[in-house]
Order: sequence, then C-alpha cells, then structure tokens
Amino acid sequence: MYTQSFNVPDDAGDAKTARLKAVPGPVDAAEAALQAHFDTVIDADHKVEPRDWMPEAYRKTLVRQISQHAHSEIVGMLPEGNWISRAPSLKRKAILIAKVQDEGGHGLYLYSAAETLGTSRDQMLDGLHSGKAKYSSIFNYPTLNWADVGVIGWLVDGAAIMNQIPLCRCSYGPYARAMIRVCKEESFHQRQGYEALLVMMQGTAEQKAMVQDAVNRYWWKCLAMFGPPDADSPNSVQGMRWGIKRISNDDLRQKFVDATVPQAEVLGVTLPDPDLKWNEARGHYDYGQIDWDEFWATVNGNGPMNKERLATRVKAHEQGAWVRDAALAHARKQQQRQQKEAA
Ligand code: BYC
Repeated sequence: MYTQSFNVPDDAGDAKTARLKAVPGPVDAAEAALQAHFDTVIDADHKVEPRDWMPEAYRKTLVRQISQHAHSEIVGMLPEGNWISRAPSLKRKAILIAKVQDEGGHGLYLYSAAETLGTSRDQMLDGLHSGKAKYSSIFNYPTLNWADVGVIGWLVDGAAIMNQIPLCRCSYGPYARAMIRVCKEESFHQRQGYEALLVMMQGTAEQKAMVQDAVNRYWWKCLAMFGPPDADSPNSVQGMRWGIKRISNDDLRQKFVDATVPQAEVLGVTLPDPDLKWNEARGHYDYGQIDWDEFWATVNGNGPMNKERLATRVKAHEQGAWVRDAALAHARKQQQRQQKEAA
C-alpha cells in the first residue's frame, strides 16, 4: 500500500521550494569555513553525523523534531493500548500487542537518535511530562470503539508513513537510519488496520456503521497531522534548507488525500468532506477547509484527551522507576565485576 515508492525526488526547481530554502547564512567570518563545509555536505545530499560540526540552529531543530517525534510514538501507544484487553479475538489481540510494542520501539530508536545531538533522555522526558514539549495532535482524541483501532492503523499510520518516508532521506544520519526501520514497521501497521476494517465492512450493518463513524471522527484530524499550511509553518524554511524536511506540509497532505480516496472507495466508506472531488486541471483531489483553530487548541494542550494522556504517561514513568533503578544497579554490578576480573 504505502511503500518506499512514495519517496519522490525533491522538487528543486519549484518556486515554493526555492522560497522555503531561502535562509540567512552564517553571522561571522570564523564560522564561515565550517558553515561552507556543512553547506557542501547538505547540497551534495550527504549525511551529517554526530561527530561533524553543525550550526546550532540545525542541532536545535533536530532535537525539537526528533524528540517530538519520539514523544508521539510513546504517547501514540496509549489510545490503542486501551483496546488490547478488549480486542475481539486472539488474532486481533496478538496483532495489536505487536503494533503497540513496535511504537514503543520507535520511540526508543528516536530518543537514541536525539541523544546523539547531546540532549539526554531525561531532559527530553522532562519536557514531555511537564507539558512543555509537543507530540502529535492526533493522540489527543479518544478511541471510542473497536473500529477506531482499525482507522488509526489505516489513516493515522497511513498519514505517518506519508510524512516519514521522506525523513528516511533526512540529512542527519542517525534520524534517517532510524526512519528506514520505522517506516517498514509502519507499513505493516497501516495494512493491519486496513485489513481489520475490510473485515468489518463485510460484517453487519452495525459494524459498517462503526467503521463509518470512526472515519468521520478521524478524517479531518489526520489531515491536520501534517502540520499547519506552508504559509503558517515557521519551521519549514530551516527544515527544508537543511534537508531535514524534504516535502512541505501541504504537499504531503495532498499526497495523502490522493492516495487515500481510492482506498476509501475499495473499503466502501465515505470520507466526510462534501468538497472532496477530483480536479482534472490540478491532477489532484480538492478538499475542504481544515479547522485550524481546533488543531491549535489541541496542540496547545486543550484537546479532549491531552490531560488524560499526559497523566497516564507520567504515572507510567513513575511506576517504572524501580525498573530503571534495577537496570542501573545491574549495570553497575556488571561493571564492577569486569573491573575486578581485569585487575
Ligand atoms: N501535532 O512549522 P511547523 C505516529 C507543531 S507518530 C502537534 O510546520 P515542523 C504514530 C510543530 O511542532 C507521528 N504539533 O513544524 C505513533 C511546531 O511547533 P514548535 C509523529 C504539531 O516541525 C503511534 C508548530 O506546530 N510524526 O506516526 O516544520 C501510533 C509549527 O509547525 C503538529 C512526526 O513527529 C501536529 N500534528 O513540521 C500510530 C514526524 N504539526 O515545535 C502512529 C516528524 C505541527 O515550533 N515531524 N506541529 O513548537 C515532522 O515531520 C514535523 O515536525 C511536522 C511539523 C511535519 C510534524
């Protein structure tokens, strides 16, 4: 369904991309040589590695984006995790456990990638738990029925893959390499969600209505996942210049709409947008207005589930303290033993 084939070349000649790439150069002469080498690496599409010099703003942008991404993965475990004990069959339960566990793994790869930039995991988690750090808006909505689990796989993971495949070519090596593995696993997540919905759509009228209801509630929130419109996206200029972002928020959103409409048709659901129609001249689907006020309210902590999600995360972290302490004590013991043996 969604594969690496979505990884299209950058639209370098496009006027919008050229505008997004126009960022100021270094401020003083001392930095100029380092900056020039860094620019050569970026322009040649080579990777920047942790040992390399990088502009402070590049480091900061990466820490911001990668840590937000990591937080999204682990907060993203919660809405679906709620359904593990209520999955309708052993098969669905096993699939869901595997998926939720994968999301935890994605969070760990991403925290590790961010740590290579000199930020500790404790600092990042403090940011999340104190409510200062962002995570994806989509996880602040409730999962009301079993169809929501399928729709999260189909649409939420589908939107995530669309956003994340270009990140496999991100200029920062550790992030790009983490994303390759993440995308392979997300592809399975998306397919399992779609397959679960296909089965429900062959079921009773009530099951079909559950799927349609879940699609109605999640569709617009998934479109907002790609971030604000390009014109209102303060970080895109830097992100695009540095090869962190490869495709703009609006372009990815459009790709997602274009890919999803035929899938909805096969599934037999209606996407809840009266303005959704094929535009022959553009070669894309037109779609209606996203409620950006609602999006920002959610991003700023006032969505329906923000407080509950954060409280659950903080509780899990506190209750896991003994595991971290035990692991550290074990590591210390092992180190002492090795030192004794070496002496
Ligand atoms: N939610 O200038 P912009 C998953 C913020 S997990 C919340 O366009 P940028 C999954 C943005 O951070 C999927 N906040 O920013 C897991 C910025 O605020 P700050 C997570 C959002 O960085 C489990 C401000 O709005 N994926 O798939 O250039 C189960 C202005 O935005 C959102 C990633 O994290 C949002 N939706 O572009 C199932 C991918 N959108 O930081 C599934 C990596 C925007 O200036 N991240 N904001 O205070 C990215 O690709 C980019 O960071 C974004 C935003 C496209 C999200």
